[in-house]
Amino acid sequence: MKKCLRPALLILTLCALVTPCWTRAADKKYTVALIPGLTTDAFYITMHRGAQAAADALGVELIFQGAPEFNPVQQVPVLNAIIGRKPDAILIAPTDKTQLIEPLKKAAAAGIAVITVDTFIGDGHYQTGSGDADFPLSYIASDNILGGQIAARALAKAIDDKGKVYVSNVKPGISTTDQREQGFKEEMKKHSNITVLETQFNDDDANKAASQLQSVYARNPDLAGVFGANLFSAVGAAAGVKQANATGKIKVAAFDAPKSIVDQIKSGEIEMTIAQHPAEIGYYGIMTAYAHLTGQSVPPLIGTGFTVIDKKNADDPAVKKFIYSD
Ligand code: T6T
Repeated sequence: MKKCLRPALLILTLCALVTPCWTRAADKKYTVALIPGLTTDAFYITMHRGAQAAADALGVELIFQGAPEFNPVQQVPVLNAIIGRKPDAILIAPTDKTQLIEPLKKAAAAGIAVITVDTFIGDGHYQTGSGDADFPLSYIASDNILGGQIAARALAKAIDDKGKVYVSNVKPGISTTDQREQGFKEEMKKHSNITVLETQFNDDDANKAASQLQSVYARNPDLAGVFGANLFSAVGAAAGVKQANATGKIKVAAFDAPKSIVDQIKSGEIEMTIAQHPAEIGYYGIMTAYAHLTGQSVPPLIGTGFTVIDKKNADDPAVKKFIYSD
């Protein structure tokens, strides 16, 4: 009597015959480490969320490990510990353009694919064959010069195109915040009745940014506006304006979009903010690492978007989805 294979068994048998090649490729589980600028910042928490979504979709193991402060002295030991775990790729937001070059060279020398997210090393131009910091495969980030320009235009409008302003910034040597200040100042050159005072550096400390606001205001009672060039600078500058009872008199343009900043936009304490898309940065970071690890070419620069949030659109669901997770 002829024996028939039952349909389910037939399918299983066919699968066993035809699948060995792709099964082997899919079985390779890659490990990618994401090293943020610091772990407790809503910007990087949101980036982690995006990276995790891509890692889950691709079956990649994601390690998220960072330092408690935005500081190369704290970030380098974290990087060294990660190198010791030998992941297939590292996504990192370098906390200094220069000081992370040599430590990251060690990762590349150990055969680990290096991609920078949010911030860059050197001049951010990778895979050019020139300079000593072009070895990362890709840089995935917002256009920070453009962001600074957008903030300058918004602040100029808020202060009727005249008066004194300054930039509340983190510290020199960070690619993102340096470029935001550069874009802000370039744009303000086009506004002849606006004077840009000396930048105040707060070391990513909102309390310091708040007291600096009050000192600048004490020296310049005609201060009209401030640009907070990242989350802590903006939160601190806005707090300083409030403590000085100058809400409405000193206008605040912010960068980054934690819920607290959006609430302050609604209450009129902040004019506008530039929401980056950190989840996109994390998502594309993992996708890019995976593409490289599976033999695809990857672009040396991937630009992600912005959403400008102000009082008019702060409740729009299409905008609200860009508020950072915390
Ligand atoms: O603005 C972001 C990030 O883009 C920058 O490099 C450092 O500061 C933040 O993390 C916000 O605190």
